[in-house]
Amino acid sequence: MKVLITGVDGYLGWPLAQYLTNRGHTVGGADNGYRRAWVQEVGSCSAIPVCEMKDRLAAFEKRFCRPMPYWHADLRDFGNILDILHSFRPDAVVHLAECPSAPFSMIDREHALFVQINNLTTTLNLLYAIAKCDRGIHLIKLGTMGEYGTPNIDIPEGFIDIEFHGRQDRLSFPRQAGSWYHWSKVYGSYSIAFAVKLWDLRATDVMQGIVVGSRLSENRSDERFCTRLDFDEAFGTVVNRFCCQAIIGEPLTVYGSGGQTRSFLSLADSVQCLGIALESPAKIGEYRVFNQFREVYSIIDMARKVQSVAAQKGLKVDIKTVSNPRLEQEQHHYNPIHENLRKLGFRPVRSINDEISFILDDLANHANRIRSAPKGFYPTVSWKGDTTATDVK
Ligand code: USQ
Repeated sequence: MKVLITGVDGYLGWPLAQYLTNRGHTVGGADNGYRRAWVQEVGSCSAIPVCEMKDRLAAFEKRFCRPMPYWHADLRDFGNILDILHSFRPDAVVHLAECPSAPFSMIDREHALFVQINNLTTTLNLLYAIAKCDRGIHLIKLGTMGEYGTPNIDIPEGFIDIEFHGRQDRLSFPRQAGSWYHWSKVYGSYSIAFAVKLWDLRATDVMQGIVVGSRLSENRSDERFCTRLDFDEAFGTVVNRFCCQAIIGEPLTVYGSGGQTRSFLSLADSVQCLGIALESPAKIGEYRVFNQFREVYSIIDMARKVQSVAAQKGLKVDIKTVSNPRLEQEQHHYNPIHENLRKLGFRPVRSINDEISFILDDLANHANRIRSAPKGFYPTVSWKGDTTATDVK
């Protein structure tokens, strides 16, 4: 299949391009380099060095014996995406080109607006471009488990069968996002569902949990094939951050009591799931939703997990609770269903434990990069915009 990955230079895009190429697909990529700029803006860097895109592309060509068609392009410009679809003619688009950070969107009004406008514009442009260019293109869009929030009932995959006043219907499960970023994902989901109805498109909306990992291959032959690994408060997701803290002997920063519970999956499983969605496409006129994750843990349990894997490598790691800068429940019911991918053949290939172990190995040579990042690990973006989070224990 011919697959366009938008956001190919990002955390998931780069390993996904390798995974799909290994499976025999022809991959093209588009990116405007924003992820690099955002991490710089928040005063940080990737713990694992990331070479320039041209060097990534050269390494890719050498390994796979074919070049990856690449467009350095901003998808907020409709002409760009239309040109790319017209020239590459993909069978599918995996859309990862959005700003993925909740804390970044909560910095202030400007950042909230930027994240929402950026994410909505790219998605809407892509939908219009598909409608104009080829309605048969399968859109796989990265949403987030965070769209659902933490309701006091189990979370189905996208839709709920309900009965009200004696009548039944199957409706979109209520979304209760917890940041401006997560709301941008909700709007994206609704836009896609509507566009599918409007133009008879085909789309898979992936509600993904928190991804953990630094590389796909078990052998780290060439760092140019590793993905970036951010550890700042905005772009470093919790487990990747904990691993970076562990490697330099900083305590793991658990926000609040740590009872907040989330779904997780390894990077290897994430690309496998996206591959399955691609290879078993939605039908014309179908909008389907996959809850994509493998394991569910509270944050405090996840911190203990990192602590224990680190201990096996001789690293002594403390856990520290800091006051929670976010507006989120710290004790809640959490039981999301995830059957759709399993029914299509998803069998996890790498556990979170193994993934943590690989990350710690990959970070061993990069402790100084983490230490020298100008911004430390303590959160400074407060959801309510009033206080700076402080140490409570
Ligand atoms: N947390 C800590 N300590 C930290 C960092 C985070 O306790 O040092 C806690 C947060 O309070 C939160 C949880 O860990 O309860 C997850 O935080 P996160 O920053 O790893 O994840 P989140 O902001 O929810 O967003 C991330 C990705 C986003 C993706 C989402 C999946 O940045 O792109 O959509 O994970 S999910 O969380 O399922 O919505």
